[in-house]
Amino acid sequence: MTSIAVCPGSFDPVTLGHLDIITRGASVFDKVIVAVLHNRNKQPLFTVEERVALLQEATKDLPNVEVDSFNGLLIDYVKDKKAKAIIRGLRAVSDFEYEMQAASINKKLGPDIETFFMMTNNRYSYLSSSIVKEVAKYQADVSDIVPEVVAKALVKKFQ
Ligand code: COD
Repeated sequence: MTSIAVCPGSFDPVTLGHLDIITRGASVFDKVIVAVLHNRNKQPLFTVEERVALLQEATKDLPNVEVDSFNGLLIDYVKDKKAKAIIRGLRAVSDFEYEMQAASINKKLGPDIETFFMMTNNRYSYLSSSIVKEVAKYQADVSDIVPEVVAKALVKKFQ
């Protein structure tokens, strides 16, 4: 049986911290679907289509990684894709409370689906999409914290 995992997120934009989690997940599961949420409450910098395209370019060397987007509840999407697992990254204690709540509600709604947490790579423990956008806005060099294609896209956005 093929083991499929969904790695969900906002990815606005994808950072090397995200990419590290996706790459490590892809070495454990047969297939990883990176799923970008259409989030109507947030005002994103990149459109969903742009975020998907950036993720596709950043993961192009990972043959068992697919990039997609979804609306609505994560657990419904995971069931629809016949996936058995959700992959999430943990950076600090501050991530824990939200992740605990999300994993608990997802377990209640989909008892057969497990959430797998991976500790951040120490090199990227401070990284978030918000931090990247904050510094890129002031034209700081972000080329060692995001994939090359994202660094270029950020320069264009903030020109
Ligand atoms: N190192 C390791 N992991 C990292 C790093 C880093 N430097 N940076 C981010 N990550 C991890 C995050 O912890 C997360 O696991 C993943 O990468 C994606 O991060 P983000 O910030 O892009 O995405 P989030 O946390 O905003 O995604 C939230 C979801 C979209 C998954 C969530 O809101 C959701 O499932 N929404 C759908 C509605 C739903 O089902 N709600 C109920 C469950 S919450």
